Amino acid sequence: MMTRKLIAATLALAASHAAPALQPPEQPAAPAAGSAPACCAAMGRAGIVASAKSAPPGMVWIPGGEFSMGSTDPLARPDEAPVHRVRVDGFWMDQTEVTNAQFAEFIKATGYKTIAERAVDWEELKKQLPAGTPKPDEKMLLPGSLVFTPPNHPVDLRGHEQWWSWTTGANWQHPEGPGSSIEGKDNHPVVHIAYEDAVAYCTWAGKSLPTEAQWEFAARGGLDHAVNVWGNEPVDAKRCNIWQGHFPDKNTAAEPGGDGFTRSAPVKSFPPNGYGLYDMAGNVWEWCTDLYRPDTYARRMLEMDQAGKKGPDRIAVNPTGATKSYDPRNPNSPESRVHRGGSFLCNDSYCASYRPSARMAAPPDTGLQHLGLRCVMTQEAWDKQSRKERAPAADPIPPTQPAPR
Ligand SMILES: [Ca+2]
Ligand SMILES: [Cu+2]
Repeated sequence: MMTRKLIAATLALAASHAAPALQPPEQPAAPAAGSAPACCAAMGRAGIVASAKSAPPGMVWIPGGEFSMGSTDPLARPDEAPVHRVRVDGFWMDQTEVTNAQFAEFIKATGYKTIAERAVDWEELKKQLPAGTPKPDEKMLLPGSLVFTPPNHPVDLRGHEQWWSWTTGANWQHPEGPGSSIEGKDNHPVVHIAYEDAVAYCTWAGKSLPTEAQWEFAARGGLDHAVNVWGNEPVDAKRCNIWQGHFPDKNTAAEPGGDGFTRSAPVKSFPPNGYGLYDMAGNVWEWCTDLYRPDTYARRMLEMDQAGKKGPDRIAVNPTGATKSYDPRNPNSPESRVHRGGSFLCNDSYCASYRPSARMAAPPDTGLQHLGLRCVMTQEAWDKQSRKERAPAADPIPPTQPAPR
């Protein structure tokens, strides 16, 4: 789909960090402790023990298994319920978010232009907006993306347009607009990546985006039922790159006691989870393949009930999400795709989306300053790819000449 719901999102006042608008801002700050059974903790290191077989560069093997998807934590939002059992097959996953350096390779090889670098087609965009929406200023239709522009005073947290600005010239090479660059940021996660861009990158790399279930299973790192990717201990500045201070007007991340980053951090700046994956909590959001619905899990439970699944059989196997999306934050958009993991803007008093069960979504052509990706790969895809790499060079003898005896 080549339409630009990006602007639609802006005009309709609905961007990715909007979930808190649906939430009372005064949420309990401390996650509940002690809900993970100790017996599960030992499973966590399996992914680090790299198998003897060859591994795709920069990826770790996530052993398949079962887990409880969703959360009943006080910080959890309604779309994280009901908790249900899910099984996923094993897969390879990028250890880090895709970096600027990695994305630059893709651009160099393909000449691909990201959505944020293309002008907006008003005739197409119109279809995504409420009927009668007037054509915006030409300036709004120039290539651009949404940049975090904090106010200098406390604001009502229900209006996220107060900290997101449509910025002409903002894209992956200019994360904060035309005056900014990614020089010296090779190992930062690439951002302003729309779903379509993410899929294009994955296809080029011979990989794919994770399903929401794969992502959450991997993020938990073997700690079934835990509130956070590191366990049940509450978040602190040494764990991940999130927001410190008062959102969105005062970020104290760079002050003593902060995590050190007011925007993105170089990947691997914080400890990995039990599977050896970095930044599964915070830094930048990561696209998943699933179409979003707030009632995904309830419908999944209902389907299992209707199929007569009971007891240990009441488990969803490799679920792939809704077949038709519905996103109350973007009601006019025919499609909304999940992203996971939270970002440098998430705060424990605000949206707490650094938790492995937290869900967010956006229309597929939306790019944001805190939205990137990480890829997965099946063993079959890796077998195929590594076989190709190991294949001997083509026969140097032209087919028209008889083979020497
Ligand atoms: Ca992340
Ligand atoms: Cu957040």
